[in-house]
Amino acid sequence: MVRRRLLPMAVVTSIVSIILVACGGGAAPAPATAQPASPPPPPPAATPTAPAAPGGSGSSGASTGGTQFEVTLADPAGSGSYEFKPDNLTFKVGETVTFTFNAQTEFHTFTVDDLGIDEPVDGGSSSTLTFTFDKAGTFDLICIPHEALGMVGTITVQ
Ligand SMILES: [Cu+2]
Repeated sequence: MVRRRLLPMAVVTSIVSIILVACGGGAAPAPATAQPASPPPPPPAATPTAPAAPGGSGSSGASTGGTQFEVTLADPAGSGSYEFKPDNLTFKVGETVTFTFNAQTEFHTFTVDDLGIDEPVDGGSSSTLTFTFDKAGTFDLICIPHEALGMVGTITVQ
């Protein structure tokens, strides 16, 4: 009984030895072969500068993209006087307008108290505001620091 068990174990042991030797011999030359031809990974072709065109082909403008509207907040060191350019703005009820405010050299605000609009703009910088006019009327537009200097206007929603 004992001998019959020992014999197969000896066979297994020698097979394992052969495998270990074979593996050791096979693994030896592997580090010698360096891989010189590893091409640098190509940079991902990201194009972050391409802006998505906001469907500007529509001519109605009121429902889809909204209206783009630029207002210059002018001052004496800029174009000569404190004023909104333009200072009388007219929109339609339900119209969504994306304003761009460009302040010339001083801090200004685009403030319409009755509509809850109060957008500050630092001198020499721009600010954007998207607003939907949902009630009709004529509303006073002021620049808070320069209202007394005549920097006022009106917004008419019809
Ligand atoms: Cu102002």
